[in-house]
Amino acid sequence: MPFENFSVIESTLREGEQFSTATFTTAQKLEIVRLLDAFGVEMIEMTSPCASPQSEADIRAVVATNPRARILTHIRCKKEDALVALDTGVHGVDVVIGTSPQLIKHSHGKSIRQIIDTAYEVLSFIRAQAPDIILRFSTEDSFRSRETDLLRVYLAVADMGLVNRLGVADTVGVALPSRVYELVHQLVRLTGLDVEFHGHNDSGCAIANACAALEAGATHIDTTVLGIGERNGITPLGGLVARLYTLNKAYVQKYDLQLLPVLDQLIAEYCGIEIPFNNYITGSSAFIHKAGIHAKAVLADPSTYEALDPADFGLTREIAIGHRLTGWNAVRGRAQSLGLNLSDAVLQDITRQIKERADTKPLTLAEIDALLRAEVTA
Ligand code: HCA
Ligand code: CU
Repeated sequence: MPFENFSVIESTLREGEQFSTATFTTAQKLEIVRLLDAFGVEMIEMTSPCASPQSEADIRAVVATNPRARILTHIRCKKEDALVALDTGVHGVDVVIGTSPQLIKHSHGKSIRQIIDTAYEVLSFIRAQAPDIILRFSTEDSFRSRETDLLRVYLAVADMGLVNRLGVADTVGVALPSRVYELVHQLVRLTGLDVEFHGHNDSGCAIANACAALEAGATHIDTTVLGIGERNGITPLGGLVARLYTLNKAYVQKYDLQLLPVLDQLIAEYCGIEIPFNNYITGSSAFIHKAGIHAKAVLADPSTYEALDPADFGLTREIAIGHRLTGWNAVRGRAQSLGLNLSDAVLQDITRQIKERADTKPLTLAEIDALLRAEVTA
């Protein structure tokens, strides 16, 4: 079953570096790798060594730390890139070339026949140099490519018998989950190779598409911490974890989930951004319950309104009390946690006061506590 057996290719240090405010120092990259490795991602993808001298040195520095995760680098389908990549000592090379009419015209100008020939030249070169390296071939902009072109390229590459994995990329974030399912399913069925899905989030389907890819038999999903990447990024690691956890917690228990908030916070800091309020798991409001009806049920049993248990991520839930939608069960819960023994009638009266005042301005917790304490001393 793919959900039980998938691998994350964590690309914060490749796709993530393409995020507008990301420029990681060597020390920051090492810290990101250390945490991702402790979290338990299976593979970490790094920027091409051809991007800059520091990029090359950083791959070497990361490989030298001997992490448990396999270190991959991402290169254009060019022999000269492959040569530099192999020299860094990486465990795997991800090769990519555009196949959509847009990219054929404006990126490399090659015909489909030439793309296949180039792929053979580069992939056979890598395989000859490094028989044991993990080798992946991916088409950029797969979902805007003509289906016949795409299948011609994938089948030709699969027939070469050189790669471990095929990659499918929703480069501009336009694919629907049903389309992702269809393509991945077709590739799995026709080639029997491992399939990786890389999905951008321009129209909000990156997590759903990753999930559809897994349902169709994909073995690898690309993620970045907080979903950072080109434009508004790709499938976020935390979002994928949330998606799979709610299907079955066992699917993500191989990861150290307590480190997820640490990773999100770290990347937000390195990029000079806030974690979005509505972020999966780590957004500031992810575990705040507000309406009286919700608060009552959550106080009785959190699973009534929580699909994710915050404690699994080292987080805590919060019941918001000082607003006009509050209910007396929430107020009673607060009194109990302060060790105050107040009658139902008193608690209901305080609730009425809170609602009245909150119509003008929400109350702070300190103000609510003062109201409760005043009743005890009254
Ligand atoms: C990009 C390339 C890529 C590559 C994905 C892959 C994409 O446009 O920057 O190698 O599978 O989104 O197509 O990130
Ligand atoms: Cu991408």
